[in-house]
Amino acid sequence: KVLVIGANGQIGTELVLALRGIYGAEQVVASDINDAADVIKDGPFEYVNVLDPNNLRKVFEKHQPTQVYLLAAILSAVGEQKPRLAWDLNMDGLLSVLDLAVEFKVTKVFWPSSIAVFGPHSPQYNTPQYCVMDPNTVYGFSKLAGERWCEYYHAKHGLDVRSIRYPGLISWKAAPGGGTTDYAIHIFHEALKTKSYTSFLSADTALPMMYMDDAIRATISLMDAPAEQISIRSSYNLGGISFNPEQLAAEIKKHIPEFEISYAENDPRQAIADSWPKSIDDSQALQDWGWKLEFGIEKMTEEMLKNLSK
Ligand code: VAH
Repeated sequence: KVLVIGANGQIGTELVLALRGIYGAEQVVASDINDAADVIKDGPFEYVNVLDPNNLRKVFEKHQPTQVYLLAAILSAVGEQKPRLAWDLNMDGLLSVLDLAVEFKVTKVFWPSSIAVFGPHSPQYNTPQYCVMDPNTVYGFSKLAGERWCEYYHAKHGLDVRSIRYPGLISWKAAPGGGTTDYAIHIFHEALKTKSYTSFLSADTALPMMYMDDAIRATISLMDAPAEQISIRSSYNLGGISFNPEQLAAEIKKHIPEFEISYAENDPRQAIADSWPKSIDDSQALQDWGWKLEFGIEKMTEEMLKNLSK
């Protein structure tokens, strides 16, 4: 059985769909703190609260999972409003799952990190796998600490835990979770509804982004790779496409010529975005498990507008 924790989230819903396509619906148990999202109602679902170790244990006992994907997290923007909850949920949730995975001899564990683990003193362009990392958001340093714990559980307990530093993910099947990159999703909804959008990030704020189909394919590729090919047990850099709001607006205008973008001032998410890299070097992922991006900004924009117009 595969257990997906945080299955209702932006990544979780799409991982459940992809994993059910591979293993069959009955083999993939979705779980979250509220009722199953509509898109994933076609298979087993459990109520899970990652802050309740007894509840987690019961689900592990009942399903004896061979793979566990832990997506539950508080993201960057919400994390700055609720710093203690973000730290507790992101850290205690991970530690509880790592301990249960060792106890129940889970074969493989996936846990998402983020380009948010880099900070103001990290190289901003083509950020390498290893460099100075001084993240200044709770979300960022909880993910950095989580990477250290993942590497530790692999070294000390032999747990096969794997991780990807996702860039900002763009998708249409489920809502984003309160992050700084959410503008790149909202803009498509607004472009179709009102042909205008007010961006909370400035025109020249470039960030590493990725279309969700690429992110899901990368996750499955990483999890399918033979263990001896995995040289990174903290978390793999993954770059995707780097663009700023102005460039994304120009791409949307190719499809909706009358689309207009404007920019809000002093949004707290601007400072978060300014602390993150503008582009990422993901050559290690190419070397270890053959990573290749498929969706550039043109194809991603086409897919988003097409699917949101249905
Ligand atoms: C966030 N979407 O904005 C997440 C992600 C790189 C960004 O970690 O917090």
